[in-house]
Amino acid sequence: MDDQLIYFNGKFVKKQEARTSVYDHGFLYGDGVFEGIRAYNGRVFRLDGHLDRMYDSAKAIDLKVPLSKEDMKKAIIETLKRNGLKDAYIRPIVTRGDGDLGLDPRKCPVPNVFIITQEWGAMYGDLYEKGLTAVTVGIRRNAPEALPPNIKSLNYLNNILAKIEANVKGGDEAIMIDVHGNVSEGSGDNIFVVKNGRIITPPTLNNLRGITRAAAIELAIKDRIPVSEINMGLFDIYTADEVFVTGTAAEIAPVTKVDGRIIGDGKPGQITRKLMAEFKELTRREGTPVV
Ligand code: PXG
Repeated sequence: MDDQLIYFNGKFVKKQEARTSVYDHGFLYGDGVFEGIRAYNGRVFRLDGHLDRMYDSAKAIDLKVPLSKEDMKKAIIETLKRNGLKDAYIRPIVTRGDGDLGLDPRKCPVPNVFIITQEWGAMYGDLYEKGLTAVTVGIRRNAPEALPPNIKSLNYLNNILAKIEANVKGGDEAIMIDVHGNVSEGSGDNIFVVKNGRIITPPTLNNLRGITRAAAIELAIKDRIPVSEINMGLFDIYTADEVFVTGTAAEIAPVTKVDGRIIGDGKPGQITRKLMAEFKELTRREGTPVV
């Protein structure tokens, strides 16, 4: 919709007029942070968790967000209200701000804050029934010693390179491995396997601390399904009974084929389906109301 309003540094501007400077270091260097949040039927899912993560990402890159978390929250709700959105994708962005050429962040005294919202539905369509085809990619997940994957920064090239490779290989999603051979995550989601009734997911040193990941773990614990956060290799993926990915965009999505290997019986597994149903219910039940 062209009449959507974007929050930009305390003002609401039309979509076409929401522009930042070419000297914004967010543009020049990917220097900034963002979040991907979702509202379901007029309720924002785990807004506090997303904001905590965004402010932690900002802290990690020594960026001071010019708004308190409380004011950011109000600005997000106000953006949704002004756009009349109930089922929405919400993208707050904080860039280092306008500077000049030269990467020193001290050139940018004032960060820019944007909030983009838009209507949003299911990401993978009929694949929630059929299962996704995933492929492992050659590009390695950024090493935590180089660019910690815990920072949700504007520099997503590592993930984009993975996505390009998945596209070329005909996969719906990429599975990224880290430089030590441990499975890390998808290009935009966390990964889980189910083996002999137990759920396994990598610890979060080499991946983003997903809000949906945490919700899936909570649901599994409530269902008394054992969950372990341990490193795993490709073997564990290929030989899993079930594989699923979690993310704000993907929600909980089954993976039924990886690198040509059929996972389980080739259909979304029982535990995955149970968690999908429970997650759906959770997103309808919880959330900060847009009022
Ligand atoms: N890993 C990475 C690298 C991500 O980008 C997740 C895991 C899952 O985290 P959450 O907190 O969402 O469960 C993400 C999130 C998009 C889009 O526009 C991407 C994400 C979220 C929303 C939209 O492709 N990635």
